[in-house]
Amino acid sequence: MRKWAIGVGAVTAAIAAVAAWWLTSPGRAEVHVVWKAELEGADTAAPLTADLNGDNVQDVIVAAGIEEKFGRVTAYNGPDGEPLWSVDLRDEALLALPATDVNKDGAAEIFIGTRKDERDFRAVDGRNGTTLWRLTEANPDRKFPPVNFICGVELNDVNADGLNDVLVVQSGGRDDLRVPGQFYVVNSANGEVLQSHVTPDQRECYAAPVFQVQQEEQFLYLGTGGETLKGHVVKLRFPEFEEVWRVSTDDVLARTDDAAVYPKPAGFVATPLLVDLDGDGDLEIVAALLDGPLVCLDAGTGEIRWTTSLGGRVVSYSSPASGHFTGDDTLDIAIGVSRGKFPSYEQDELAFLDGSDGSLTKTVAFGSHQFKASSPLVLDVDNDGVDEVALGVNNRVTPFEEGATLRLVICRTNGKLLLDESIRGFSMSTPTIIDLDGDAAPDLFCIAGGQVFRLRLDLHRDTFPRVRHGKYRVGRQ
Ligand SMILES: [Ca+2]
Ligand SMILES: [Ca+2]
Ligand SMILES: [Ca+2]
Ligand SMILES: [Ca+2]
Repeated sequence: MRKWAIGVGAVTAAIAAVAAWWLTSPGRAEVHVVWKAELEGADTAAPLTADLNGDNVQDVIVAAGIEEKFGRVTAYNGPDGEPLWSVDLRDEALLALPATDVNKDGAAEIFIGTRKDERDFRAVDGRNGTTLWRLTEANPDRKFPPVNFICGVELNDVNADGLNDVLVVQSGGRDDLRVPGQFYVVNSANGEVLQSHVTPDQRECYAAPVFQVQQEEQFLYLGTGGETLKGHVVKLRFPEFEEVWRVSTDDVLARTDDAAVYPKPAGFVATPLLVDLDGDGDLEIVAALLDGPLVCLDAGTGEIRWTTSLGGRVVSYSSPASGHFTGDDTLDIAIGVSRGKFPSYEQDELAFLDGSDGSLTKTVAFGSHQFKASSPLVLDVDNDGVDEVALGVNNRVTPFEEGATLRLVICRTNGKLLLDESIRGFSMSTPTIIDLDGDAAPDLFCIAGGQVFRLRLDLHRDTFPRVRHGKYRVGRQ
């Protein structure tokens, strides 16, 4: 794989204008391409990492495809981007989850879920991509509805064979067939369905569940509902799937001024955030309705702590993130939204909220950049105890439009950009920031325009920064 010594893409005019400031400013950041690799189709999920070939360096797993045409999951060698293996599928891969090492060879297996034309869930050998089992073949007597295998999470060992098991969710993808989200607890060793359930409110489910182990107890937190369907945040006791509490779209709207803005309110389509915001030892849940308002709940009781309206019509397909944004000891919230209504968003915004009461402390607008698919990543670039946010924003709404550009930014809480680089192409996914090779410079993986990039994030410091959210959270805490 060819190595590139220069920065990615075209440097924007805005960058050139502030280049002089960068050179003298602490905390400035630059990116350099270490490698880039071809990817057929559009990305459908964030790049995930696991050491697949046993060299103690993380490798990168990418799910991609074109809806109703084909899908592919490819693993790339972390150091140089050489493909390690790929799996061809009949429809888009919506899920590629590195989880349990089933064959005990030291490499996690990759669990893959596909869109409705293939509609299957399978485990492939993390070392070579060979299929170990398929859900449909492993359960020949079970009827699976013709909808997408959309998200999943690694569980603890459910059937006491020593291997962690997986939960996969089947939901959505058809306007003519609305079925409740289906949940399968799957034996990771052979694909056998150990349990199946539907969403307690009979709604669709697009959000990867959050799995929580708390002393001897286990819980799942679900977001339900869709783009035009109301839903709930639901807490379930696992493995009983017994409901502990639920909070509805209407419960949230009743506490905000937004009810009049949304004649057809939506559901909770992005994965909720489970975090101890105030540091009192008890967890909170922060969840966003697709069309804007955020809610903070007591994770134990489901009681609403606060709600926040982001003002007017906004849409967010991505999860909130926590970080130290106000400078005190407790955690705050960042969330990205697109202002307007599909398919003509006006601009992309990053909102910072005080975690104690949800009050909006700063909104940063990204001009003509319209659609933000990426969830915020959180790191302390300049080591001052206040976190910065890294995210990718698109200037188009779909991957198929001409002139698409992905803008990678690192944003201070005051709105100043420490990084602002553009890459040609559209991206549906959240980048990943990890320390791949143990040097002080973070590695940033992102996907745009049919290419996977490994970028070196040069922060002009000699220690690795504190990274609070370095990748899309696959829902296990
Ligand atoms: Ca490796
Ligand atoms: Ca393995
Ligand atoms: Ca097991
Ligand atoms: Ca707390």
